[in-house]
Amino acid sequence: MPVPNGMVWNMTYDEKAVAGFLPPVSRHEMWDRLRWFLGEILPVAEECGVKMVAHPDDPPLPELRGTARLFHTFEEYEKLLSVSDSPANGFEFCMGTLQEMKEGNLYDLLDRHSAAGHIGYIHFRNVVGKVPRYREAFVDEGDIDMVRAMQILKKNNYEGVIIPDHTPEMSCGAPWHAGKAFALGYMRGILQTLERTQI
Ligand SMILES: [Mn+2]
Repeated sequence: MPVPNGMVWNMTYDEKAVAGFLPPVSRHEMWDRLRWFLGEILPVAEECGVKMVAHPDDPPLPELRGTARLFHTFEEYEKLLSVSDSPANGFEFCMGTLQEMKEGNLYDLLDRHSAAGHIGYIHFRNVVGKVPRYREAFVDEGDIDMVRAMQILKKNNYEGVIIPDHTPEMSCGAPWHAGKAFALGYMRGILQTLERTQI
């Protein structure tokens, strides 16, 4: 179903919007909007020492609800850098979403862009499968070798933020928080191990 007027995806910003739906938005139009937005904001961000980072489109489909999506393949995602070579322009590297994409080597992508300083922060989460048949997974049971990913970040002296993003829920009184706590502990365990060993 297309997005109703007055909404952005599932959020209402105008309760008085006239009935109806947003018209389709092409890929060309989406790139025009992105270039305009970054053209306005990157000079200010750069002046203020802020890095603007773009999340890949999740789910990574070429189109959703009539709107084209910008970053649904590695190739399209990397085109972000062609918009501007400002140090304020970069990636919010969502490992889960990138792993869902049909083609490409996640470790190579992570290696190249963490070495080049293009990554502002990382969603450190895991999935099983590829679009359109995938599921989100606990950090230790998905298709990504998370230890290998962390080794790449250490090798490249990555200094940005790493967060768990979202996780599956656990069967307990605080299902979401427990999933997050598990992911954070797992991340900390990898970090401490890498600090002490040469694996
Ligand atoms: Mn994410």
